[in-house]
Amino acid sequence: MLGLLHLFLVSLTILVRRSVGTTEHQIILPLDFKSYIESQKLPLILNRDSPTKDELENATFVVLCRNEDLYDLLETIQSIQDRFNSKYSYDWVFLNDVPFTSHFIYSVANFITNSTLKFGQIDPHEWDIPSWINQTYMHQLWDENYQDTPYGTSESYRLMCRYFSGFLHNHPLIQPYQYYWRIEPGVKYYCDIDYDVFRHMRENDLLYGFTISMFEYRDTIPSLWSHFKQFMQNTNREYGDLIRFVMNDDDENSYNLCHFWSNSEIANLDIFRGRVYKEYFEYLDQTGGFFYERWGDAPVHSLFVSSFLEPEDVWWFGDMGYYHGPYLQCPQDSKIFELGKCSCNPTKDFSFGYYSCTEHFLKIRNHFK
Ligand SMILES: Nc1nc2c(ncn2[C@@H]2O[C@H](COP(=O)(O)OP(=O)(O)OP(=O)(O)O)[C@@H](O)[C@H]2O)c(=O)[nH]1
Ligand SMILES: [Mg+2]
Repeated sequence: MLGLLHLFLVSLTILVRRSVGTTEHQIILPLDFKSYIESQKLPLILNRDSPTKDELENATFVVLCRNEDLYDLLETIQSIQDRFNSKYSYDWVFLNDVPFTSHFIYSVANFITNSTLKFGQIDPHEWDIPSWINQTYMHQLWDENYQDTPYGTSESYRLMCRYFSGFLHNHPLIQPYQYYWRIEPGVKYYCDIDYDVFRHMRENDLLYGFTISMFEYRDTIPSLWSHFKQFMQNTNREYGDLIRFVMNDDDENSYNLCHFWSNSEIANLDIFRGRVYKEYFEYLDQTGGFFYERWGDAPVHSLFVSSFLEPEDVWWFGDMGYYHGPYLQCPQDSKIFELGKCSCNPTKDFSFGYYSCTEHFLKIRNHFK
């Protein structure tokens, strides 16, 4: 009888025990966790009681991905959990344009056991070609101009860039947070990150952080710069000092093509939630450039950041050892390697190479410090 009772109790719950420091932390999951997940609809929130909850900032990791990105994503999660988040247990939000499979959710949830996880779907209206786009003309332009450009003829890539530019920051699952850290399947973090990155943002009044910056392919944004300048002129806006990051010192005030790579963006979401950003995005969106050209969210964010933020609002995270193929950001300080903090190859660092804009950024930041 006791045996049967025991079996019954075990079949109700699995007790997952994890040791965190000296405190014993317990997460209670339904035994048939897989069936539980299969029975749920999106949005699905798996609340986990983080041991460090009271010390955390109001922040989350954010991943937009497809179901088929699962295994690349697990590798990435392993690297960021090992290098950073196992010490903090920040939340994760996963978004997709189609429903996540229960296999995806189950696999991720088994992999990250000490953070609250949220799985959601994007509003289909925000992942669609807007009515004012002439799709026949759009396809003609892709055929003529974009056959040889990476993702040049991809509709989904354009929807993704437009989504990141205009909507992600207001998704209901992201709405409650103040800061986010974007993560993509397949990226790696090669260095121990021994401090709370989000706290660093808040305590230093930082609004935007990046790891890699570079020049954009000119063909993907032929008219972005002129539309951007037109927006600034129409709305009587003045440029701040950080505009030098993107604007050449010439008679035409031309664009140097520099941008912060947004795939590892760490930001205070207020930047993108204000009225001015909304006006800016809507102005750009009406021009059709996300579809007629192939505007990336990185230059769209970067032009805004460079105009409306000051140099001291932006931080280069040069200590993370970040890899998003084909580029690597790897610290140059030999002491870090003597301490065994990083496993990237410092000679492969991109940050101070000729195609990077990071040195240019640092000069501006140091000048206005
Ligand atoms: N759900 C969903 N996610 C997407 C789609 N396209 C891209 N993504 C995600 O959006 C993010 C950016 O896409 P990437 O393909 O990595 O874009 P990229 O970094 O410019 O290009 P790569 O050099 O291929 O990495 C990644 O997290 C992708 O998983 C899509 O059609 N659906
Ligand atoms: Mg990518």
